[in-house]
Amino acid sequence: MAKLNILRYPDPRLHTVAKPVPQVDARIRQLVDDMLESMYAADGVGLAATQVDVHERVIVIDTSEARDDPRVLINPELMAMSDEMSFADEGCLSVPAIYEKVARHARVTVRALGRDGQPQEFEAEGLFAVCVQHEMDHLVGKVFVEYLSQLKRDRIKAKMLKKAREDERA
Ligand code: GNR
Ligand code: NI
Repeated sequence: MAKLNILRYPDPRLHTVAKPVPQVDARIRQLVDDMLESMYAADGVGLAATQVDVHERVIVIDTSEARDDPRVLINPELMAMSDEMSFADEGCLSVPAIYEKVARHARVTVRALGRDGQPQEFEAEGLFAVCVQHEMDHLVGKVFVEYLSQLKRDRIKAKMLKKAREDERA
């Protein structure tokens, strides 16, 4: 297992579009395990491969209170989305310490391969649904700040660049 480096916004690599996983083999299982370790170490509820600079359609999620319910979504597809939207604060491990409200479908039906390579289909709601949509956005190169106003996004970008400079000097 290895903890992977998580890219920070506005790193241009976060806008890379991920490719489908051709086969769930030992390499992908290792990536999944490393992503889970990295997500838990960073106290995140989800992580997309894009955030660790691997541009393949792999997501890990754990929205359980006890942090003992890892979900693995490989080549995920949204099969259905509720018309009803929910509007809740989101954060992102690639945009640390920023929390802003984003509108998402309240419920989604997702089809994906699991860590064992078997297809699974499930319905998500609440934080799990938000997280699925947030992570699937990462796989197409989209970061949640892109839903905010240009003004807010520019402020966040400036804050992140300032912090990166400070971290560099430390
Ligand atoms: O850890 C995370 N928390 C979170 C909170 C509200 C909505 C979405 C998220 S996902 C985020 C982890 C992350 O950056 N995943 O890409
Ligand atoms: Ni994120």
